[in-house]
Amino acid sequence: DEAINYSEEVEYTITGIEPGAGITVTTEKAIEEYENLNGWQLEQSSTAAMVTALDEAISNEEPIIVTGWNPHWKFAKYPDLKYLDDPKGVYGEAENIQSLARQGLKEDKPNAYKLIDQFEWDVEDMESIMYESKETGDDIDEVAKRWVEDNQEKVSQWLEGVEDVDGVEVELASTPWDSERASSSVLAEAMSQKGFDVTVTPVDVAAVFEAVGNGDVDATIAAWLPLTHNDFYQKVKDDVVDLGPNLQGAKIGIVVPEYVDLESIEDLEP
Ligand code: PBE
Repeated sequence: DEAINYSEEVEYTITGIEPGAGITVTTEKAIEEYENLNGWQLEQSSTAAMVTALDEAISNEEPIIVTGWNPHWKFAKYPDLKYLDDPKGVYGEAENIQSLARQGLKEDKPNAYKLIDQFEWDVEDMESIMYESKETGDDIDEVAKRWVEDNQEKVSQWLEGVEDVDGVEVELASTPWDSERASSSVLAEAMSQKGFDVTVTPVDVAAVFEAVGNGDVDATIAAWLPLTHNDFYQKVKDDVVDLGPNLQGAKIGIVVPEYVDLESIEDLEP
């Protein structure tokens, strides 16, 4: 019984997502830093294409190696997925999703600032919205509104001490992934309960950081730090106000189905 050479079977290719994603940048670093990955390809397309490829591979029990992350519904839908160990720590350790405000927001719109600063929730909350949207086919925005209705206890903590306003406009920059569509929709809905008029603009990661740094938008709640978006963050860190994590326990890395009998990134063949 000859051992399967998974690396050869996947043609030394990691199935990735959008070129502008933090996980794409990080995986390119991994390909450089792990000698056994020198010469490997990161196939970049879209999250939808990655998920389709993963789904097909799992249906046929074929080898596949993808860039993966939490929060995401794929771990609920395919419970036998695993992260490969990352002994060099290229993908970091404890990752958070953080909120960043533009300079001056606190002075200009103190109640908006306070509410955004108080927004925080858990991996399970975010994943439940993503999974429900995936399973029912309902738009993330719709599911997020239901979540806010059903979780008023948590939401009321974000609203604590925030005064009602009359249509104060707030602009949030966000990324187009389901995770951030969920968080931005939830926050927008919670803010509307206090009378804010929130606009969410989904752009690529680089543009999110630029927009908050320039003060073109009021805030973002979509910053994956300290690692995933660090390159983008470093460029604007002196021009933004860091409001800290809104979600702790996020994760990115290289993910395979359980039947791919590998444990570590170092097990991949050159
Ligand atoms: N992600 C999901 C994004 C952020 C949200 C991990 C795919 C990334 O920039 O990699």
